[in-house]
Amino acid sequence: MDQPETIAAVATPVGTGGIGVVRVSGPAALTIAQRVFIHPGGQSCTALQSHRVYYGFVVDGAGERVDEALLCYMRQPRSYTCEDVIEVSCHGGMFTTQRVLEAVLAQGARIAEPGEFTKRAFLHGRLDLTQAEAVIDVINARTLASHRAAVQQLDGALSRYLRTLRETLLQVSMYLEAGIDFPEEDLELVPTSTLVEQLETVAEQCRQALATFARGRVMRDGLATAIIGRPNVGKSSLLNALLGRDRAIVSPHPGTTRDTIEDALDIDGILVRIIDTAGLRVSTDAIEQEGVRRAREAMARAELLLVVFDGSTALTADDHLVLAETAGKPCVLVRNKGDLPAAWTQGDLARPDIPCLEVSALAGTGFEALECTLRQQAVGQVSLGQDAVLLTQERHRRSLDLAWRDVQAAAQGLRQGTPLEFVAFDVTDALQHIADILGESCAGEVLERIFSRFCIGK
Ligand SMILES: Nc1nc2c(ncn2[C@@H]2O[C@H](COP(=O)(O)OP(=O)(O)O)[C@@H](O)[C@H]2O)c(=O)[nH]1
Ligand SMILES: [Mg+2]
Repeated sequence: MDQPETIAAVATPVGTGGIGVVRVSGPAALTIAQRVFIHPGGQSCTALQSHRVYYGFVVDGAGERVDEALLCYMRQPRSYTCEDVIEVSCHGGMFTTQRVLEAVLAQGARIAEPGEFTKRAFLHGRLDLTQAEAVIDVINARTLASHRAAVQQLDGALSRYLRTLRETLLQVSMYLEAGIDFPEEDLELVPTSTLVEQLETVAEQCRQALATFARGRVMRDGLATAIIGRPNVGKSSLLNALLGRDRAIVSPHPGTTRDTIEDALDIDGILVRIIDTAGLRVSTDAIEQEGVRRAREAMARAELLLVVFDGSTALTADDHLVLAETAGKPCVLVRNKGDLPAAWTQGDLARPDIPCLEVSALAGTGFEALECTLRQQAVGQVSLGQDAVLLTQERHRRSLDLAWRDVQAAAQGLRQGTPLEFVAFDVTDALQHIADILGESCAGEVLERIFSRFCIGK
């Protein structure tokens, strides 16, 4: 195989900062370090020891000092990529990091693609694919829940769980193969009922993990929530009160909100992506009609609707239109303007099965209960980090679901006396789906799709 190329990138964000890090990985990393880095006295650094930090200067090809810096050399395989790695911590700032990078490139490295460092860590077996995916999630996490879920996955919680399933399946598979190869021996090494039991246990474990996906996905990506209601009930006021700042324009004129406005709310570690919409009503105004169309679009995309009513005026035909349009979707009903005398009771909404909360967006009352209900709708009663294993990504869910079906089919086949060859096929397929999640047999384009979501330098 060809020597891999040596790659380099600025690993810290673009812009000014206290420190900027230029990272280099590959067989030429050490030679490059020796050419671009000098000790304070000007001597070149011929004898760098691994995992030690050196103080000195970065020089360009002409010998000009580019910056004062710290250098760390990490000899393979004890590095992020399992290759020789050098990291230069120089002064932050577009120009400095760029010049240091250029000095490194001039010595034979090439610019790294997004995610290429992590891809190399994966290809060298330091991380499996679920862990590599977790690296992006750790970087992108915006709330405690998403961060915890990502750190847990990076730590290998999902991988360990999958490997345990695989261990059992491999054992079953071994006994099945023995039964296929030596049928006449009638060797009941293990009774069929035990194999069925083992398969059923694996199926149950798959089912339990799959059941965490709804929650895991919300922990990772947040819950898309749309505020819906007729004009003037206080939707924009509610958004502002939830966010604690004046994000949307509030006015006594119905039809003020024309476009959808999206923002994010962190409720006790859970990300709620909240969308304020134009009031639903029949209108002849072209712009308002477009606003209403967008409101309906947001409603269709949302996973939860906050359906808002004005508690201080009698319910109108538009309110009933809103009730009809939101029926059957996950909803929380909000009776706003609780600071004013009530003009109707909750029973008038005729939706006894759905939580209905009274708030005043103006006075700021009722929000604790509302946030509590929102969080409850998002992830249920669990506290963060309670699950032993948490599925957060559609890719994992899809493959595990396929594995689950195969394992169930295998168990049923064994119970019904299906020829062992067919049972073994199902087990092999299940093993394949598990291997897919771990990235052991992924096609190049799958890997490309995953790693292209990374930032440069990671
Ligand atoms: N008294 C009272 N007025 C409110 C409350 N929430 C909103 N309003 C008023 O109702 C009007 C419409 O509010 P807005 O948020 O623009 O409603 P939207 O059309 O549903 O977005 C404004 O004059 C607000 O000040 C509330 O809780 N109490
Ligand atoms: Mg509004």
